[in-house]
Amino acid sequence: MRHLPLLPRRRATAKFRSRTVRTGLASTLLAGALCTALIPSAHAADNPYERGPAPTVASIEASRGTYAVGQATVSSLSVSGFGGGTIYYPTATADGTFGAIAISPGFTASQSTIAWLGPRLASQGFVVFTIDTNSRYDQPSSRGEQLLAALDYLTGSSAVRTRVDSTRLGVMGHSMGGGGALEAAKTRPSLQAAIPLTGWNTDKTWSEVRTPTLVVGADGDTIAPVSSHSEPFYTSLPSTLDKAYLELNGATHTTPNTSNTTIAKYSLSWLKRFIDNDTRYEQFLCPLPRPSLTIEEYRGTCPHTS
Ligand code: 9J3
Ligand code: ZN
Repeated sequence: MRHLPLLPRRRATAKFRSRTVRTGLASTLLAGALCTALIPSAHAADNPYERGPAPTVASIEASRGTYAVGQATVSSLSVSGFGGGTIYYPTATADGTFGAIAISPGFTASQSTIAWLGPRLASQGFVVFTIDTNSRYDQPSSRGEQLLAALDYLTGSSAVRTRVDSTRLGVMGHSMGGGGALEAAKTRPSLQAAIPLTGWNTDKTWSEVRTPTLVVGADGDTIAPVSSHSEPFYTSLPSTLDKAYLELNGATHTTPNTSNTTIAKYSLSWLKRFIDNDTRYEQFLCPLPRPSLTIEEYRGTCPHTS
């Protein structure tokens, strides 16, 4: 649903404008020559967490990124606190550690319903853990605890633990799993990003959340209608938080259960921007995306500040 904005949009302040530093031509040439000589890559990243090439619209919409992806099955019998799952990870070992996310399915569903996000996001440079829950009937608060248990297993015990940066973690989920992603963020403010996909929760107030959150709703959702789920979730998040609301156009409750370019490109941009601090992705989030054939509505706080 579209709503009239209640407040004027925030404008960019001087704080966020890039600074120009004057240097003499000779020193610029000298610095350039030294950099070319001493730094192996063409462009040495200022941000130690950025992974992969500079993004383009084509690269964020692509069905795969540049990293080859490995897969590891985690048996429910080998873990506690969640129901096992599948880890999708970049096989590259020359690029250091990667940020990681855990993803929960919805009520009665298994990890198969969110599996498409595993290779899609891992191939862009994240370790992705799609989980099963202890019971398919677990409620959002339980799914939140299970997402955190899965992240703890991933960083502390799993076969890929050395590939993961345990300080750069996020959560996603579908429906009650999305409700669980909000619960996890509320419980653990150190999480760097949260993305509920057509989330469902009886709790409509999330003012406690300190994690940058992208709320994704679907205009045709009759199971978790945006008017009583995603919209109040988004609105109740602090106005000072980096947050966004993406309402998919011509979509339903189960749209996040199959490959979807709009979900993928904005989720990827959000995870890159806030888990990897990768400001190369800010261009896809701010200025706010316009309504289109796939976007019913997009709201958010621009420019992003964390
Ligand atoms: O996870 C979901 O799909 C939640 C929607 C639902 O069936 O809630 C009713 C209890
Ligand atoms: Zn609306």
